[in-house]
Amino acid sequence: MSHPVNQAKFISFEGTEGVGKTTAIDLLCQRLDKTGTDYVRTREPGGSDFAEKLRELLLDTATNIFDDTELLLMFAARSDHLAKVVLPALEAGKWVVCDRFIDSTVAYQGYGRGMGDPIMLSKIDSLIAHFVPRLPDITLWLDLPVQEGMRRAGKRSVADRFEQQKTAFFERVYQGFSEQYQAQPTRIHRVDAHGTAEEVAERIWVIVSQ
Ligand code: T5A
Repeated sequence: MSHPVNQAKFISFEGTEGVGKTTAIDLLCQRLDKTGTDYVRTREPGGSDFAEKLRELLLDTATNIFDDTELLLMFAARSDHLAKVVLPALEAGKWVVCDRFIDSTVAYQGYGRGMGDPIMLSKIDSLIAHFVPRLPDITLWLDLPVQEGMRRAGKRSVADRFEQQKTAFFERVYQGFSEQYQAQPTRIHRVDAHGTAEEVAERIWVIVSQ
């Protein structure tokens, strides 16, 4: 068995629908288990009891809200999740592996809903500045063409409120991830999500174990 990886890291996974985040996180956690690394696996929206209740509302196809309301609910969920789960875990020296974080808000609310409108992007920047005291150390952007991710995700049964959007929405979301990667190449790592789950996991491990 390998030695534990000592320094606590905050790792987020990002990408459009069905790119394989859940699968990649499963495989990363198996590696962390083998190395004896103490970690918390979590997700957004959600991750704490209150935030999971907000997640249900946010993904419910019956929910009918304005874009600003959706944005604020994402940050309400994030604020609770950070305070109750993410920050305490990092302070205790545990790794945090989070399925989606702030970059999803920029991509989905900023580019998907807001179509890249500078006013919407500036609202999001402001919320991040005020309510997110700790950014991820490493963000893994699983890069796969939108249609390929949808094909993978399409194997599942019922679509949630976001999955019901049209392809053009997800193309804008993709553009959002791509532009953030170009703007923040130190924190955000692009991972080619083509290939088998094991091949993707290996690419991720090379980045995480550095
Ligand atoms: N959201 C979230 C916002 O709008 N703003 C925000 O701020 C935040 C935080 C929920 C929604 O919330 C939105 C974005 C989302 O629409 P979610 O639960 O993460 O977010 O939903 P999804 O992105 O839809 O997650 P999915 O579960 O659909 O996709 P994953 O986790 O990326 O993909 P995964 O691993 O489940 O894989 C999908 C299928 O592909 C297969 C798997 O077995 C599975 O069947 N697969 C592969 N097949 C071939 N090759 C590979 N390498 C494969 N890897 C996985």
